[in-house]
Amino acid sequence: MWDTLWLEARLATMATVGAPYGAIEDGAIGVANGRIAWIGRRGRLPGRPEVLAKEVRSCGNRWITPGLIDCHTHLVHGGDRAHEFELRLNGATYEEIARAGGGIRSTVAATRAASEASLYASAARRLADLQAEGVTTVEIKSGYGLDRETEARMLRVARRLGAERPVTVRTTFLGAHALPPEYEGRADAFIDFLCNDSLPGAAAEGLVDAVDAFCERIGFTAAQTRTMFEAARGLGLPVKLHAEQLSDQGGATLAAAFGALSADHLEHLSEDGAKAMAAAGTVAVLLPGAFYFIRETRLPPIDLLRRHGVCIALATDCNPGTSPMTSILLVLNMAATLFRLTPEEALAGVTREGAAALGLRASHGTLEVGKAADFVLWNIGRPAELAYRIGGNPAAMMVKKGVPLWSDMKS
Ligand code: DI6
Ligand code: FE
Repeated sequence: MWDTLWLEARLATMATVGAPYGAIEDGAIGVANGRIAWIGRRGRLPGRPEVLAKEVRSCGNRWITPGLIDCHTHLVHGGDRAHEFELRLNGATYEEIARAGGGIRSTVAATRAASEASLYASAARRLADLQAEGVTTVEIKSGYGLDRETEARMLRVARRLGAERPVTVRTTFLGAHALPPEYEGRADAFIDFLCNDSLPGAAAEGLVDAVDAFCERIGFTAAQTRTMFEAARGLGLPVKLHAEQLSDQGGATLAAAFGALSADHLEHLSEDGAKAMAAAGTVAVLLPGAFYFIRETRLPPIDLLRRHGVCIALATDCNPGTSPMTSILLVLNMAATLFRLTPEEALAGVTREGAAALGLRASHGTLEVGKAADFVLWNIGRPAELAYRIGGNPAAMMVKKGVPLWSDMKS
């Protein structure tokens, strides 16, 4: 017997077979032990509802999507950069801001100074914003500590969020995010420290699900990135990469050569990079919030990705410097308006493809038998509305592992 049977549901399953959005009108979902035990048209249910499940619930004919997935965030960090934002808009130059202690190093300093409790509290607030819009799975990167202790503290906070809140958290070690002041002029030595000390230490503590790096002129070279990836491989960890955001460093090709789960940003991706990603099954994670916030004008090559069959995911890139964003619904809108993704592609980007970017394709991201019973009930007339609106939150209820979490079923 199932635990719950959800009836009167319009399902956007996001499974790849069948109608657009994998839609099933007049659908039903049977949930047992936190997983989807049955899904389909109500008329095909193998018995009377009261006999099939301990509890029968109506969705009031609402649309249901898989729980949304934010597959690229820097959710855990100290401080913010609102002051820097204001200085810039008042005409301050990059130099002046750097001298006033701004930029990524100010976030590193704030994160190093923050206690585990305060990092947890500030990240939990940002997470709550995401959850309110239906996010049930989130990836969280380190990368604002850079020293061994602070990187581990960030990842511990991420793990605790996953343990104490109704959300699945995947952690990513991003030690190679920026060069810390104590390694000024010694980038290779820093990479050596990451590979032989910081990363293995965090991995031994069970804090690392994947390894990422910032491969960029202002970040790390392709050769240094390769060294990080080799260390990850040695530990049996999958890799991801901040690639081709500001320039083409061949990062996507390198990531694909290591079978990366994803390459992220990609505004400057080449055709060879796209081909390599397609061949390796590496997901393209596009981050329209960062594109918008830094007023980038070069679009990621969407047609190239489509032509070569590279899967496209979307995420907030929530970080204090280039994407201070905690709205996954705004990501959908931006992906449609700025990148010209279709509403269906956009929704797939924060469900099915977001799951793939985290190595969770088998267990999350679509409404199919055997997958996690993570889903969201929406007060919308059609799925495209999720990408269409700017502001407002039509989420009516979130269900995590079969458990209803909050409800606003009045409308
Ligand atoms: N890409 C970015 O744009 C940033 N990090 C990254 O990997 C910037 C992060 C920051 O400024 O705090
Ligand atoms: Fe990022």
